[in-house]
Parts: sequence; C-alpha cells; structure tokens
Amino acid sequence: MTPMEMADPAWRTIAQPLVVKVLVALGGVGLIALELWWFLGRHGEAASAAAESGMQTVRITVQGGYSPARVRLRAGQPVRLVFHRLDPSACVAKVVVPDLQRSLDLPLDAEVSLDLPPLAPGRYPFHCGMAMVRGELEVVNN
Ligand SMILES: [Cu+2]
Repeated sequence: MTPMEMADPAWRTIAQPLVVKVLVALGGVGLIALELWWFLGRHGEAASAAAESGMQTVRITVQGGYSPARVRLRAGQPVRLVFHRLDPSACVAKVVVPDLQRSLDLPLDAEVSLDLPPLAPGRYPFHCGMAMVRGELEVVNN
C-alpha cells in the first residue's frame, strides 16, 4: 500500500457517466428558463378595459401579483386604473408606471385610482416600488 491509498481523504471525486452530467446541466438550464419566464415572461391573456363615460376604467386587484397583470387599452382615450390592494406586503404598497413618470401609494384594503392621459399605442410596464411585481398596459389602436 502506498501512503496515498492509506490516507483517508475527507472527500473524493466520484466520476459520473456523461449522460448524468448532461442531464444535470439540462435540468439547470431548464430551471433558469423557468425562472426567467416567471419573472419576465407574459402570463395569461390581457384584460380589456370597460368604457365608462369616455374613460377607460380597469380594476386591478393586488394580491401576490396584479390581477389582471396585462391590460389592453385603446389609444387616444383617457385611462383610469383602480387598484385594490389586498396584500399586506409592503412590497406592493406602491405602484409605478416608469414610462409615464407616475406612481401611486396603495393603502391596504382600499380602492385608489391612477388617472392617465390618452396614451399612444405601445407597451407601458408598471410595477411595485422595487420592480419585483410586474404588470403591463398594452395600448392599441381601435
Ligand atoms: Cu415590491
């Protein structure tokens, strides 16, 4: 016996077959893709606004996320977003529409409105104060 074989190593490398290495790598890539989809992807169909006396009104419930998180609006017509926050987390106590330089504090268990001017077609993301919880306004021509 050589001294190397007599030593009791604290750890040793166990060779794995190539197929195991490939499967573990693919699993990791899959989890990363799932995470990107979860945080950055689009979920579900966009909800359309109800028209109330020339104002497009959308009620958005804040509970874990925004529901609906995607809102379809018509271009060239003023918009009222009515937020109803049920989520006690301070994370969602504020909503920001960065492209419109607008933000609104959301008191717990109350409805508050964010009025927006008529918008040009495009996508306007909105999110919580830390941009962890996200939604999007989709403004389209009639
Ligand atoms: Cu947040």
